Amino acid sequence: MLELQTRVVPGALPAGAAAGHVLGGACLGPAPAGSPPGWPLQSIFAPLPGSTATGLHELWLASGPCTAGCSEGIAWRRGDGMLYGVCEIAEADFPGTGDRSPLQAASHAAYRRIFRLLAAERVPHLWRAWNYFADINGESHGLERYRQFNIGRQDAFLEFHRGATGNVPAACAIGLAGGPLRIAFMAGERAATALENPRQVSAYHYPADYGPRSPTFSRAMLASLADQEILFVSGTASIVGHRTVHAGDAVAQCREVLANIGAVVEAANQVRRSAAYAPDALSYRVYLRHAADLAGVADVLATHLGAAADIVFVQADICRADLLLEIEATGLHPLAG
Ligand code: 3EB
Repeated sequence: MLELQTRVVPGALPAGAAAGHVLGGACLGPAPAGSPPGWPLQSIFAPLPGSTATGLHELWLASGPCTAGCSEGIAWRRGDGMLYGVCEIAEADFPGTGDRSPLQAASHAAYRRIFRLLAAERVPHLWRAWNYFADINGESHGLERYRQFNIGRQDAFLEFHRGATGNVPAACAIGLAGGPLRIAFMAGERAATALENPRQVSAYHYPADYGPRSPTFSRAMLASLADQEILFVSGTASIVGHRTVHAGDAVAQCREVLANIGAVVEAANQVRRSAAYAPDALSYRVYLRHAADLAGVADVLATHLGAAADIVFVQADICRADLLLEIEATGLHPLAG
């Protein structure tokens, strides 16, 4: 059975885990000392408000040995019918041309490389993408950088005939203080079911007020493995319809996000084959624009999810300047044999 370990000490492996079974993961916090591990690892160099740990790793552990490779700069491993990869691209390697910015070109190139790899490895179904880049709310070429990213990403989906609506991956798009464009992704041999939130306009149908191209993601993906189901809830913000609500109030935004996640979990429960998903049993990553909002947000989360909920806080920028937080969640359930 695939496992997700959310609080692994950098440099260590959970008891009983074999390095060869690690599909990949993410490293949150400051850059760890020592040499990097042998598996694809997405670096998310950002402060971890409220955490005493110097950093922590999230690991996906497969049930058996994984195969590994490197393709066009993407480090990847595969096992249990899935492929996890990490693509890092420096914008400086993509000089902009005309009104096409380096970030737009880099985003296009990154997703092209991912789609070429998935075709070559015959793991065609992109389930989840984790997108990070510097200065997400900054502007150049007359356009906010998040909007530049959306153009490059959508261009790649269209170029590879994947469509840019409906069956698109769960995702997050987060701003960090610096670093290259870093995209981690999970893809599967089998198709997953894309889910939407009835409280929100689908992101791929956002009106043009939010940029010349809509973002290419679904609100959640429900993926099936041989003996398990994985629910990937996308980064979820205080958006109702297509508008930001509760600008300037992180606590109220957090309550709205929980209502949105509740609606997405309900949508998953309409189509699940495993046991019902419950919000308080998911693993959460909470992105806070301001560390000062930690206490108020943590309090709302403890009230709604219980004090024992699995939550990691990361200080990072959100893709709309008026959003103060974004929350994503993941849940794994066994399927009855
Ligand atoms: C939103 O709902 C908030 O562009 O991949 C959340 C999750 C958001 C994913 C993305 C953006 C993305 O529009 C922002």
